[in-house]
Amino acid sequence: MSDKINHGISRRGLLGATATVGGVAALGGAGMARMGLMGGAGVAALATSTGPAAAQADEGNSWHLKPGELDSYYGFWSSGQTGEVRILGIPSMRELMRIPVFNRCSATGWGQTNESLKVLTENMTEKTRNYLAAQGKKIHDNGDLHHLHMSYTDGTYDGRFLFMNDKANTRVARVRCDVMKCDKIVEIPNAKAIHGLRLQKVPRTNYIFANGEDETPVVNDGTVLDDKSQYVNFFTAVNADEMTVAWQVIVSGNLDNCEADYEGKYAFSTSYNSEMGVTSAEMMEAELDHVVVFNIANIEAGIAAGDFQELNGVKVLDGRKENAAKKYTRYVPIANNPHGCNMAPDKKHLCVAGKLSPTVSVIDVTRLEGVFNDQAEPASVIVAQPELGLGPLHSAFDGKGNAFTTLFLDSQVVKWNIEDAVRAHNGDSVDPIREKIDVHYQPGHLKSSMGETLEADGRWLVCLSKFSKDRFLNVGPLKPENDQLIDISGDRMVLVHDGPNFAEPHDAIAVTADKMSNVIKSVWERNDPFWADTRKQAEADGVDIDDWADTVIRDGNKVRVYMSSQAPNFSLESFTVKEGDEVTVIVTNLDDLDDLTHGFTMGNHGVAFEISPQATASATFTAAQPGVYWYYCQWFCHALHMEMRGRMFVEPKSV
Ligand code: K7E
Ligand code: CUA
Ligand code: CA
Repeated sequence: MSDKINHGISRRGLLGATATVGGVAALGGAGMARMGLMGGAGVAALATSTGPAAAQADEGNSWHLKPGELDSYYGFWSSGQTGEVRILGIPSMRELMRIPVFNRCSATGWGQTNESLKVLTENMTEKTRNYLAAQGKKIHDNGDLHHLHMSYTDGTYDGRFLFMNDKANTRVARVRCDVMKCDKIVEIPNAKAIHGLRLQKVPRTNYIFANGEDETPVVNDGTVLDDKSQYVNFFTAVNADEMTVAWQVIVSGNLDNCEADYEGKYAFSTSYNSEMGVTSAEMMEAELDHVVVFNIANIEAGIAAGDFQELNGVKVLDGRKENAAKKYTRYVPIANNPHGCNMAPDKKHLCVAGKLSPTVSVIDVTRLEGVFNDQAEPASVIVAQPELGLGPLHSAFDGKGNAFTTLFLDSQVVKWNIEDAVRAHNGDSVDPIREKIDVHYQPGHLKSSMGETLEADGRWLVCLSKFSKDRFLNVGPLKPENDQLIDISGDRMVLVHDGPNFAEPHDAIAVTADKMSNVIKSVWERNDPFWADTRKQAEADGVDIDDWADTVIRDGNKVRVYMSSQAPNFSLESFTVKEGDEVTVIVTNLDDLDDLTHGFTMGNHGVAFEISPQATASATFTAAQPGVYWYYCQWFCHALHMEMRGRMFVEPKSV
């Protein structure tokens, strides 16, 4: 089946070499490059599956929904460099909606409407604002959204918000779950490249924990390049209600993925660059890197006591190794270049994936108190280190004592038992590994249903495979990824579905549908704060946007055009402006039926946005050369949808 892709080297043959040198961790940088560990060569050889055959499910199993049937879980997906959030149904894996966040969206006008521009710009640093303005821009056009999580109350999802990171432009965003729109974006000062993002789980999500992945000089003003002693990294806590930076901690080494416990005491971050190297060879030099443990109460006490410096408006504590006496942080040594860290719903075990080590290090978080009190060595919190396979990246849980870990290099998911791993670590002759199945191919994150909550239910596992290769019809050199669905409800894992997906879902969560049923609205409320500024302007203009509006206000060379939409009409069939006028079109959708969205597209002006039932939206643009321009509704709304259009007449300037 895959002759053309299999270059004649078997996966085991290729990777077997590592076993003879005692695991990947023992290899230095050169060895890694030879293996093509993270890239092309290793990947190319992986098409032939040699592991235990995965059982294939028949159509008609519970994952297969008939037309009209609804999914039992909401899946919220990241999209990496696409910069948006996606909603998929589980188990059908059907894509239900996209929520633009860090990207631009042609269909909805995200990044163009005044309401979205406010979200995208209001918490930007001055430095970025000035940089963009110098190029005639207001916003970044891209984002890199890796991790998204839903707000918690008492250790489980509460349906209020989703939070997500932008690695590319160092931002954290929030999506309101009632309307599934992004309402806040904050650029994080000092840190660079927000990567790992997790939420406080107990008692509720007061903090968003966000890792800066890239090291920079603490004063990054173009005077320091090579002096490593000046390089630092920042761990950030964002106030989730206010969406403001609460505090930051300077750490030793860099930060990759993070996690929080189920007691509200600690946050954790993996660091693959404890070396503070600037080349990949330097980043793999040390035998051990570490997990940083943040003591939330001690950090809050440090802030209250004034033990911080203010850096670009943020309270910054020093949590580096040499400042251990303050007890803000502890550093647990972990085999070279760890990646994912995942807290088990047993409230006790944190699983840290080895990436370059074939192991997962299991930390007993109940032992951390002793470490902070200097009664125990940091390394003593590691209670198991099962050897699972090559390239462990992330773990998920079934709530029945088992963990599932992706093996990037082996292209497998391994199911293993946490207590058995602890027993084996203590010398018992028990094999913690329950089963391995092949996935296709190179999995990153994997997510179990409700698996990051105390309500982990062990029903479904979604495996986000980075490569699809031969699993779908060929669509050219750029291929989709493969989000695979695995039934974990029985003793054996059963791969039931392949789901092609566009770049690049890193992460996902699966939330039972009943948690959302009373949360999500179908129609906006007219007094929604999302367009509060627009409402204020309308009031100043004496226009009631809650009623049929058809008013054009001229204010110097600024023109504000108020209209309503009600299928299949705009309240204004035409309006007149002058060439070069700054025109703001404000549309309120007076329809209040489910699914009756209208749009506004201004022909040849690059302007388009959606207005969902009872919403108000607006966009500002410059009137082009004199002439007649048609505007139209681009969201299909009525049998007379094509006729839902009108004219903007642009007069010459001199008139
Ligand atoms: Cu492993 Cu950015 Cu979560 Cu991707 S990180 S896989
Ligand atoms: Cu209104 Cu289409
Ligand atoms: Ca390292």
